[in-house]
Amino acid sequence: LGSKKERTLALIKPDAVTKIGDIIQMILDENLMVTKAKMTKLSWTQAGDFYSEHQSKSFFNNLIQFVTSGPVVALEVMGDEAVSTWRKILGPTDSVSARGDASGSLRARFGTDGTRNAAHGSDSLASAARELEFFFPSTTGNGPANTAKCEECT
Ligand code: DGI
Repeated sequence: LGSKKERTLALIKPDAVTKIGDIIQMILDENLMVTKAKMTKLSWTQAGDFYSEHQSKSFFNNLIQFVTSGPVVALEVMGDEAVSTWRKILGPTDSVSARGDASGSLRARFGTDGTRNAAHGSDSLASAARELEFFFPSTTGNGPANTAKCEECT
């Protein structure tokens, strides 16, 4: 009672794909589960679509160049408050400040700077639903789209 089971998208960026074992360990250490996994290489168009909210930002081209520079691993992560718990594991966006503020965080451990920051996490239930659908599309033709809130998962 009172637990808030959620699903979120954890995206391991090209600079941290070789750290997948350590990253899964950090997820398990927070009592979350990995319920789907997919390794893929994003095209420029796919990456731009995934990060469309940042289209007008000065860092957009660097961001897309980086996330298309090699394979990524998408994970569906599930558990109590999965959205905020995975964001807590990640630490601050900028890996350099992560090393000051949250030295045990994933970005402090495996990230390099503000662009090469090891991994991504959905920032809300709504973006988790959208981002899970992006990597793990619902297979049923007119069934429900991915929902990040997870009333019945155990
Ligand atoms: O949710 P986050 O990944 O922590 O951060 P975000 O959604 O604000 O930005 C998405 C990504 O864009 C982030 O992981 C790295 C890149 N980015 C964001 N802000 C900056 C940035 N890259 C650079 N170089 N400089 C920034 O200020």
